[in-house]
Amino acid sequence: MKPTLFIRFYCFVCAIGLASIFQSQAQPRPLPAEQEIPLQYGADRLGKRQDAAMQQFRNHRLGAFIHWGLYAIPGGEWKGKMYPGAAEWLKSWANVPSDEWMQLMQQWNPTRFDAKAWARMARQMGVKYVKITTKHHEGFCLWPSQYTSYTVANTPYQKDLLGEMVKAYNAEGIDVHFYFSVMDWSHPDWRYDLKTREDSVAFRRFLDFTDNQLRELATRYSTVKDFWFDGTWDSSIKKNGGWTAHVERMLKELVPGVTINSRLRADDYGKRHFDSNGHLMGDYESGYERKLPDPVKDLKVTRWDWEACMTVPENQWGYHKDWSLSYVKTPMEVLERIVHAVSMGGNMVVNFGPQPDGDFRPEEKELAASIGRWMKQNGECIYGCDYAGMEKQDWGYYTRKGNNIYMVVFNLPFSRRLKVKVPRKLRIDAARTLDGKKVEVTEAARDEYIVLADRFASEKEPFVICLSVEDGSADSSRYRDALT
Ligand code: JFZ
Repeated sequence: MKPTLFIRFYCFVCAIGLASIFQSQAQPRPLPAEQEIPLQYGADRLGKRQDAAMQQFRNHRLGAFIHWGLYAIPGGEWKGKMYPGAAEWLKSWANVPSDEWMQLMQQWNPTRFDAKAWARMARQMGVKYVKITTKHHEGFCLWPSQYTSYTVANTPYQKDLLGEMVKAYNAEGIDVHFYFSVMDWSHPDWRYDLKTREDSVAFRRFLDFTDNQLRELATRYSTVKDFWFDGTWDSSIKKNGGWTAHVERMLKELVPGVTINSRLRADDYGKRHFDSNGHLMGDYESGYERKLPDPVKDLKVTRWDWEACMTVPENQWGYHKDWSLSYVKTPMEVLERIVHAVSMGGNMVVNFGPQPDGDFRPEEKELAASIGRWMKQNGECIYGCDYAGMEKQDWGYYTRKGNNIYMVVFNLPFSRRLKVKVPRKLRIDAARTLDGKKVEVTEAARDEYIVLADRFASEKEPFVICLSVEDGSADSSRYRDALT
């Protein structure tokens, strides 16, 4: 082989090698199209949904969860014994038969419930949407469902609680999302697995009942913006991937623009959340506070929409009488998780478990008020913001909206100098506080700036610095490496 030919051949081999390396790095999860297996019930879309309703879901960024049901009455205590586990699972912890559990309906009379006050509290907290448990695993419905007698209509309270909430939240400009547990401990046809023909027949009846309830919810409360499914992890559901795809289609036909979490879905092979080809099913991935992605290592999550939700004590969603049984997060710890989620392109939903009388416990009122105070001043770095594409630094988190990159500072160093490393081609023009005061910023090295944070030395809470940036227009003469 002549040397020139050899070099050409060598370059060719290298190019192929490099191309395949880049390819495998760019697409670690989904298989190349030709290797995908055909699925009837897999993802019906690749990539993020870009319609207006989805953008609204994404822009909201901060929501509240409401877990409210019969479990609020015992509040974690059954026949004199206190159970430290999740209060909404007490029926299961204490092995209470369903008919005995449903006797609690006779005590359901939340006389202090005031939908307008709830909605005001949510607006003051700065949440843009509220996820309400229409029906949790116990099977008790907060709306007067015509398909079961276990509803609020058959309690001393009688009135349609869900309807009151939807109306009040919407009047405050807050979207309502419906939490719905498919698993229903109160229904005789619910099955964990389908082992016999009888199981399959009963479970088919159960799925029809569930369809009816969902159709009822979607039509009675047509301003609903989202269904968040839960209780779908059992084999019986995994063997019915087709039904989960049907539910998603049905709700999308009934409620234009509605969004649906990934937890509902299973594909042809019972694979959940992500189908057998690695594509997200549903509109967004629904994770948990214990599973917040690592802000340095898990950047893959920025490729899809996602929403995390968190409890204030450890894993207590429903009202539990005794919050001293586990660690209770401070408002600033809750805030840090909110910012953490937004910095990685996700939403955060903070949980509330109202008391059986319809009021919120004092700790939750205080939490909502402190988050609200902070959001009122600093919400600009949360609403409508996304992953900024910047390397995380120890002082806190970045978020981005257009040409504004927000630094949300949780840890101010003794030097009060904050390092900002920018990607090639991104230039910082200026820095300011959210109320418009100039903050000094100097170029320290190639692709690296230092923000002088002296003026924040006496801050008691996390603070925000807004960087005005320009990208794509880097002027290479700005970086004078040779002169340093
Ligand atoms: C579920 C419920 O069991 C719980 O009571 C609460 O309503 C919560 C929001 O959702 O709990 C889960 C479900 C899935 C996971 C964790 C808790 N998960 O996948 O990690």
